[in-house]
Amino acid sequence: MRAAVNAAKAVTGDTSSLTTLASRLDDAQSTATAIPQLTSITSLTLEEAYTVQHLLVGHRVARGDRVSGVKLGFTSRAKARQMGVDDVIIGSITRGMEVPDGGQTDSAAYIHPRIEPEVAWLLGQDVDADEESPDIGWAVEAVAPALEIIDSRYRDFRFTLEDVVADNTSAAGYVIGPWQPVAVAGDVGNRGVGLEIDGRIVQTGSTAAILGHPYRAVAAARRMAKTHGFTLRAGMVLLAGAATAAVPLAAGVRVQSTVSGLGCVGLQVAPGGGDHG
Ligand code: OOG
Ligand code: MG
Repeated sequence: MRAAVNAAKAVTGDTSSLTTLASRLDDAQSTATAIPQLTSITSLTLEEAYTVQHLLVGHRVARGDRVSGVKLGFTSRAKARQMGVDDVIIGSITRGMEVPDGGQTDSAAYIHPRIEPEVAWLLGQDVDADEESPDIGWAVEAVAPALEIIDSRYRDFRFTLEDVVADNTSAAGYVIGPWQPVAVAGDVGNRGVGLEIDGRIVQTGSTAAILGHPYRAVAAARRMAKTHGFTLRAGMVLLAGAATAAVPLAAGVRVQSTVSGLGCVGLQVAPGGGDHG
């Protein structure tokens, strides 16, 4: 009963236990095998959960991956309702998670992947997390339609807020469509969003679902970065959050999302694989 032993250690909340929890999540991701929720075997504060997340991302970086940006989660009411969680969360995305636009990903790498249409911002400047001016438009250079693949490392895709934070907010993959300079794109506050699988519309929505306006994601990211120890640097990508509920991602399908005025972004899932969790 290794799990029980680890759980007993984790109850104290010391760093070595949080290290153990991060390793379990890292193994779950590397082997595409679902694990029980951490909070089913131990208690975790939100702060401890973010520590686990930073340790977990550290495993990727130690293997040669690089942090490419951050993502927000639960910025849309549809997503929050779908997952039964209602606080905005932040996670890290890495180069290794990026799928080129129109490229292919392999469903065998995931446990029970889902896909959701998003908007991405490109940071043109370093963002000082201590700076609090309400206008943070200067920080973003370009905007693009994006897709996010989320894959909870927990069984049945079920978790508490602390679980999903520890699991790097289910981050698993992302695709960025064509960047458009912010000045050219104009106001992206209420653009139609369509998600297609094999040419059939499976979700429709509006960019307004993202915190009322995806622009608010920039200030939200700055606030979350300050509270939870993230760095926002020029050149980083900010995934603003899902515009609709996420849909299961099956082997062999072609996915495309269109954001009105911003264009399309897509990927293809390789045939084979299946649900491991
Ligand atoms: C957590 C990730 C949520 C979003 O855009 O709301 C997220 C999850 O639902 O597993 O990425
Ligand atoms: Mg997302």
